[in-house]
This record gives sequence, C-alpha cells and structure tokens, in this order.
Amino acid sequence: MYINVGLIGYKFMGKAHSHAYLDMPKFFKPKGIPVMKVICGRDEAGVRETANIFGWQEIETSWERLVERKDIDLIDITAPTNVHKEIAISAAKAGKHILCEKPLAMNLKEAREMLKAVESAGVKHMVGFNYRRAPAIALAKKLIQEGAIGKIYHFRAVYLQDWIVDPNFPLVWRLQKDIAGSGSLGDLGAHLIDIARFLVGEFEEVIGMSETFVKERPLAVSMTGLSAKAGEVKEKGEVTVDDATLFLARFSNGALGSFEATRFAPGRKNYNSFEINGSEGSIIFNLERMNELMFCSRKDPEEASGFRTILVTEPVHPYISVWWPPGHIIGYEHTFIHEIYDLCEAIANDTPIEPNFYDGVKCQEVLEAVELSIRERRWVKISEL
Ligand code: SOE
Repeated sequence: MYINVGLIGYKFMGKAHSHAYLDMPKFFKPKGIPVMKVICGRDEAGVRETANIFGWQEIETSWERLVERKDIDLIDITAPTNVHKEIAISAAKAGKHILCEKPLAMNLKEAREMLKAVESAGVKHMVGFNYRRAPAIALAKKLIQEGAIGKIYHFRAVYLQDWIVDPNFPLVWRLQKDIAGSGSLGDLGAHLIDIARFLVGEFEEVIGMSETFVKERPLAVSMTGLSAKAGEVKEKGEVTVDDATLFLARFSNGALGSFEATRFAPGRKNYNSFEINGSEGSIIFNLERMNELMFCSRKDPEEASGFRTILVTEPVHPYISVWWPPGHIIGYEHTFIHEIYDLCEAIANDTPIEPNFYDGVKCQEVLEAVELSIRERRWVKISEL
C-alpha cells in the first residue's frame, strides 16, 4: 500500500523526517510505503531547496491548501508548536492520518481538542516522541516488562544542552512563549516525561522550579537547526520561556522521579540521560552513547556484580536486524526512521500506534502541572487538571 505524505516544515525537523521517509523503505520492507508527495512551508525558496535535496515531488506554500488535497493520506506536522492545533484539527476533519512533532500543543486545552478531533475523525495519530524508538530505550522497555529490574523505585532523568548559554545568542522562536509554548520544559522535559510514562507509568503529582537566566536577547535574523544569527542592529527582545526547569514527581505505582531540563549546561550538547533503579536491578541510558544500555542485575553472582554495558547492535535488539552487522552503530536519525516505519505499518495494517495524541495529552498534563506548581509554589496532583 502506498501512503502519500504531505510534510509541513522544512528546517531541522522537516529534514529529519524527510530523511526518514527517504531511507525507511530502503531498509525495512514496509507494507505501508511512504510516497514523498508534497513538502510545505511559507518560504518558497527554502521549501524548494529541501524538496530538491530529499526528492519531494511537489511543494506547497499554504498548509490550508495541502490538507484539503485529495491525494494526501498522511499529514506530518514539523512546524512550530503554535500552529500544531489548527493544522491537526483541519487535517483530521479532512480525514488525514497525522504525525505531529512534540510537544503536541501550546497547552493542555489545545491538546485535548486535538485528541477529540482525531478520535472523532477515526484517523491514525502519532506524536513525535522519537526516543521511544532508540533501540536501547526499546530494549529497556522490554527488560522492564520482563521484570529484569523488578519493582521500580526511582526514575532519575536529565536533559542537558548548552546552545543558548551565550547571552548574545539571538531570540529564536524556541525562546518565545507565544510560538513555542514553553522553553526547556516543553522542548526537553517533554521527552523525559514521555520516556518516564513509557518505562515507569503514569504520574501522580509534581512540584517544580524554573529560571530564565538571560532575560533579553538580540533579535534573530535567521535560524537553521539550533544555530542562529543576530541582526546588525543590536535590538533586543524579551525571553518569555524558561531556560531551565527542574521538578520532582511521584508516580501512581509509588516510584519517585527527578527531572532536570536545561539549555544552560556548557559541554552538554544533547545529553538526554536517565537511570532507573528497581528491586532487582538498574538501567542507565545516555543519548550521547545511544547504542549502549547499561544494566545491572541483583541476580548476578556477588563477585561479578555491577553494571554491564550492552552494545545494542545485535540482530535481536529492537529495530536493529535491518541495519548493519553487529557493532556498526546507528544514530539520532534512525529514531525518526523507526518512528515512521511503525506509523506506516500501523496505517497499512490498521493497527494502533503509540505514542499517539492520548500520550501527547498525558505529557501535556504533566507539563501543565509542573507550570502550575511553579506558579503556586506547591505540589500539584495530575488529577487537578
Ligand atoms: C532542541 O532543543 C531539540 O532539537 C529538541 O527540539 C528535540 O526535540 C530534541 O530531541 C533535541 O533537541
């Protein structure tokens, strides 16, 4: 079955998704074969450039036109957060399946509206929490499900970056609340929350703290990926999001969690790392060494006990059998390839897919609870929202 894709956004995430559509069918043997039909963005020259590099058949400069096209089956939203809701609801009404980048929405209210729209349209929906599809994290899930670390006591997670530590780094959209929704919390913390829900379970209550260390920045003139240029005139604008957010959590199953998301950790580039401690053992993951999973089992003989490092590149490891011989490691871009493979299979086989908009809403509940706890300086129960 062919799945005609309309991708909205052509920059960092637009390229990551384009690359995934291009590569996926070359390695996996999917029942759902994505066709790179249309890529869409406001800047015609920019869209055309990405279209030419990755081989998209056509371009559009209006997402409204794109979602109405009869020849599109799947709308993929990689545009900034402030447009997710409008596009997703229109796409659902037009009967399209939807993949939407994270965080799902600007706030919980929007996220719930989006979930309602996709559920009443009966389309497939997925949120781009790509790290679930890092083989080491998928292996961690399997080990936990098999009871390898027993009852979980602790989830200890950090997501550390340093790309805005320079106070002269310009005021890009990720630093503006009306476009991004929030800062390090929604951009980085959202990944940790999703991983925690995936591996540990639902959140019960949270309490957080956050800070905006640099309150004004030069206005940006251009941005690609996570680098940007300030204008010649050193006009400044206000940073309206959090630079760093930390929070504590209690899970419904009794486990305790600690979370730290910051863009102010010099030397840490994309340090998405967690440790889970359970009654029978522990697991450690660090995205900067994403082909490895550290595992310690209390069942090991005492004299040989301790952490072992599993190189997650054997054919038995999740997603790996289609890739290279053991030890020939894979990278960040493969998480998107795996995500798109699973989504296309779910569409072709008409089977459920996760993380979906329900997971997006559950994540958004935690984001909102953390923000409320910061504003009111108290523990907030998820059931309050
Ligand atoms: C920027 O902070 C960013 O690209 C996030 O937006 C992604 O979701 C994360 O995976 C890596 O960092």
